[in-house]
Amino acid sequence: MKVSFIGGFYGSGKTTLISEMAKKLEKDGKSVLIIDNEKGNSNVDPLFVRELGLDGDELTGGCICFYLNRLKEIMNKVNDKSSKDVLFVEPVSYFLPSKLYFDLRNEFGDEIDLAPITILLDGRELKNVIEKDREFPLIDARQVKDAEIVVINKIDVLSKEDITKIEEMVYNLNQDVKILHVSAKDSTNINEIIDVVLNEIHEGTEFNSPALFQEYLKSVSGISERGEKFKFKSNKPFNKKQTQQILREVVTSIDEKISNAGGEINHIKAYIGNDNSYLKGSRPRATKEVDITGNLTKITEGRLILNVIASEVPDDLIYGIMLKTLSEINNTHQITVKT
Ligand SMILES: Nc1nc2c(ncn2[C@@H]2O[C@H](COP(=O)(O)OP(=O)(O)OP(=O)(O)O)[C@@H](O)[C@H]2O)c(=O)[nH]1
Ligand SMILES: [Mg+2]
Repeated sequence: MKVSFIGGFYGSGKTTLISEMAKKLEKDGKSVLIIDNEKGNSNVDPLFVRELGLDGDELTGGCICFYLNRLKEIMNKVNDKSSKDVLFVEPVSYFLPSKLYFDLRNEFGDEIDLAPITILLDGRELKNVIEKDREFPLIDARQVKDAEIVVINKIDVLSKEDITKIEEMVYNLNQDVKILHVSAKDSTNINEIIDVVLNEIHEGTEFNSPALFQEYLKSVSGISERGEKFKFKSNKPFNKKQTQQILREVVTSIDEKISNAGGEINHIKAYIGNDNSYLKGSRPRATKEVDITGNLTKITEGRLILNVIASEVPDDLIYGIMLKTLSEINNTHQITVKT
């Protein structure tokens, strides 16, 4: 089984890309297993997914063994029950690739068939960076330095010139890297990345010096993440359009409140759905619009899941903002949302 970690900053499009690749691979007769950090759209137990994400403690050089043991467990289970062709893992967005791969190699040796270190970049965010003459964001830059493959995503909103400029920035950080361009949303150039995942191997990378690791940790330490699950019920069914509207309001309102509190958004995700279908509203750092995806057509009762990642605000403040927003939504849409 090929094991491919698709890394990249919050909102770069990892979940979208993995699910597009999985669809394509399955169509071609391959079997795929996905472990992601997506709480609304997950085909695995959310608690388990949460455990699998590298959290702050693990990053601070503490114990990564739990993570690796769980990965080992899954791999054994999969190998015993049915053999899969590819396992995709979406690690937590601020993971440090060289540290993870170093630990994976130590733990698994030759037992694991690792695809090259693949880092997805949010083309839209980098276009902003270039236009505003800002520095390449630190966490993304660190990941690019560690990468074997860099994938520039969201080319559907980029011009040829934008792509060339982003490529230059990437090569300035890492001359040896292979660059691919995709639109995960439109499935453009998906075959090229699938080809890399299936046919290329991780060649190895040096683990960073402790000094660099400390510098990296500093930039990660300001990030707060809060994921909460609520139950919701309404008097009458909501159709797709009404559900989209509610998601838009929830995301926009959380966004405004966090910005007013001096915070900076990395990614806001909101889901409304049940076991069969869902809609997801998403607002990554590069855009103010709320992008809605998913297959839900009608709902009266189900789950509302919020996942907010922001910098410069504590996570209990994020939680307070979630509750306030939901009480406003309760009033305007006559729905009951409970923890
Ligand atoms: N325009 C455009 N938008 C995209 C593309 N790929 C993903 N998106 C959008 O970007 C947003 C974030 O996508 P996700 O797949 O949730 O990103 P992620 O990297 O998994 O985010 P986290 O799990 O929070 O780290 C969503 O609104 C997607 O619809 C793309 O190729 N083009
Ligand atoms: Mg994701």
